[in-house]
Amino acid sequence: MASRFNAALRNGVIRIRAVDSHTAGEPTRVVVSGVPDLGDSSLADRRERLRTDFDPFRSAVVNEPRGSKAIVGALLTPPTDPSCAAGVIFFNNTGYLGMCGHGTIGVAATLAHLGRIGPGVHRLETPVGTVTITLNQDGSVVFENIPSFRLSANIQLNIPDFGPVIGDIAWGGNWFFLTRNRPCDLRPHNIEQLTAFTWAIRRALNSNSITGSQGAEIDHIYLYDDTPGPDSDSRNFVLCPGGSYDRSPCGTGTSALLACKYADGAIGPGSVWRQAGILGTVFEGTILTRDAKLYPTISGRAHITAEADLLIDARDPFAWGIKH
Ligand code: PYC
Repeated sequence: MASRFNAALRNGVIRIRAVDSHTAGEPTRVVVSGVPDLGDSSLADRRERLRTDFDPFRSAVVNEPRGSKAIVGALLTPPTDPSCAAGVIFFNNTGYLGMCGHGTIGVAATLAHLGRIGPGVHRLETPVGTVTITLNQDGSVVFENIPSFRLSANIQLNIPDFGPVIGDIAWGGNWFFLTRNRPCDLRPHNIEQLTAFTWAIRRALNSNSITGSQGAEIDHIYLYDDTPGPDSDSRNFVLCPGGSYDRSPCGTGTSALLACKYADGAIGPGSVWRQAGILGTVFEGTILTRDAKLYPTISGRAHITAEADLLIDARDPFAWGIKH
C-alpha cells in the first residue's frame, strides 16, 4: 500500500464514505470520499495505479466483511474532461471492470441523491471511454454506452461434463462470451447449475486461449433465451468475473448482445429490446449508429439503499477484506 494509506492506518482508522444502491437487484457501492490519491492522468492510468498501489483498498470496499461478492464498487474521481460530471472506476471482488452498466445507473442515481446532478443529460468518464447518462424526472436513467461490437461469431467449444456449446464473442465495455446453449431453464432455482456451467465455459475459453481483442480475457459469460415473456424479449443469466452472477440484466452484456443481434440483422436502430435478467427485472436497450459505430443505450433504474462510513481499522485482522 502506498504511504498515505499506511500512515493513516498507523494512526488508527481510515474512513471511506460510500453510498449503496441496487439497480434491478444488482448492488453498487459508490465511494465518494476517503479514496486514495490516484493522480490526475487518464482514467485508464488511474485504474492501473489503483490496481498496482492500492488493490487492498478495492478489496476492503467490496469484499466481506463489509461487502459481498455481488457488489460492484465505483470510485468517483475528478474527470480529465471538464464536460463530464465525474470520472468513475468500477471494480469487484476480484479486480477491475472496463465499464459497468448497472453500476453506471447506480452512479447516476447516487450523484442525483447527493445533489451533484439533476434531471438532464450528463457525461461520465470511465477507463474505456465516456458514456452519456440521461437522468429522467422520475429517477430512471438511460445511458449511451461506448461503441460495442461483435468480435467473432459461432465459436465452438467442448465443455467438459456439459458437451458442445456455440456462441459469440463481443465487447460492450467488458468482454463477453454469449450463447443460447444452457443446461436448464434460466430461472433463479437453477442458479447453482447455471453458475457451474458458465464457470466451465470460462475455463474452456481460457484453456483454448480464446480471448477478446489483444489477448484480453473473456471474463463474463452471458447465457440467453430469446423466448419472449410478458415484459421481455429475452431472459439471461450472466456470470461475472469473480464467480458471482449478475442480479440485473447486465448493461454491458446486453450491449454486447445488441451488437451481436445487429450484426445478425435481427435488430436495427429504433428497435427496443427488453432484456430480463435471472431475477426477472428488465433493462430496455436500443441502438444508435454513428460514424460506422454502434452505440447501445440501456435504460433502468437504481434505488439508494444506504449511506455509510466504511471503517478500516489497523487492529482488524480482516481490515482489507476476506479473500477467498
Ligand atoms: O451491468 O454491465 C453491467 C455489469 C457488469 C458486471 C455486473 N454488472
